[in-house]
Amino acid sequence: MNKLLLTLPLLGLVACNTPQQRCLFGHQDDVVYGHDWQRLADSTYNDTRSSVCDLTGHMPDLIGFDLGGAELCRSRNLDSVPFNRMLEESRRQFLRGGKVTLSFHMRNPLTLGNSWDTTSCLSEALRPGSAVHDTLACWLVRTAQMARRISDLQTAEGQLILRAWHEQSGNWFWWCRDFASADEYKALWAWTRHVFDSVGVRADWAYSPDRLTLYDNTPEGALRETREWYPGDEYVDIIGTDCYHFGGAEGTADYLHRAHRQLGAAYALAQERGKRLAFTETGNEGIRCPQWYTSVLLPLLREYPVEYVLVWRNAWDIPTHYYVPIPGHPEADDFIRFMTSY
Ligand code: BMA
Repeated sequence: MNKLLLTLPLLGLVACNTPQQRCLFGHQDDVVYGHDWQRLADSTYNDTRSSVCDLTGHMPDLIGFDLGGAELCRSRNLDSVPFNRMLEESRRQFLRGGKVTLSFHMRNPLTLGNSWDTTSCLSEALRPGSAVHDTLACWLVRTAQMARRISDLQTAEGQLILRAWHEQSGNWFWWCRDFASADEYKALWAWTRHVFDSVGVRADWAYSPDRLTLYDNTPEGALRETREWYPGDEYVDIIGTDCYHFGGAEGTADYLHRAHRQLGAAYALAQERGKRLAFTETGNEGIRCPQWYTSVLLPLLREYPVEYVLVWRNAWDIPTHYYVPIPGHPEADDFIRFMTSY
């Protein structure tokens, strides 16, 4: 362990909704690569590099990783992150007192295509005795075993958050609502929890729908959809939502409309079920909207008691795909202001 790691402060000073409750800031894959750098070798690095720390001098409170690929026992996940690096960086993050959230972009168990292969497979996968069932059963165990290795590195309670089967309200993953019923989705959650619990994974679990368009445009319609697909009190600790700002300033009104609708529904359900609230994924790709962090995101975080917000990854190999500004970016100062504004 490099001594520097132990002295790097965690951020912990983002927006604040109530004086007692601090909103943690998270960034996907923050420490394995950034817009113009990568540390993707399957080896140990002596020090830590972080896109958030590059700008602010502080490590993010939360780091997101994805387990997609563990189901095939691959050594790297779907974005080429070696699982060994994920383990190493999770260990460091926990030692710093930070948190880790894991999503899983699991392959389609019928076709073996990726998560975005929407060939309908869930009802078959839920039928014991079918080949697809056996495939998914095996994949769940393998994914749980990787999660268990990360879970075992925790140095305190509640450092690991598992965000299973996210964005089911969209139409882009095989577990989304166009390709599965609410009952099937809930059965998938129950099965997943059963496997992960049997494997001994200790984590808090987050449910995170995306857009809410099944019913009318009222808050009741949004809540109804969020509630209808809710996996159940025994499986969920955190209710969140995924919502992205598309384009520049011209996209702000649309983003705020969707964000309020989704966060409002998640908050209402969280209150109803006695659960915690999070903004599980958001961002403005390339930060093309001026002052996005302080003028668009911050007011949202002040309005809802979200426990954490996670912005998506700074891809090293897709030049336009980043959500935390890079040094020299016109929005870098705004991001730094955001991180210190409370
Ligand atoms: C998407 C993009 C993809 C990536 C996927 C899983 O939003 O970032 O490039 O493969 O998430 O991390």
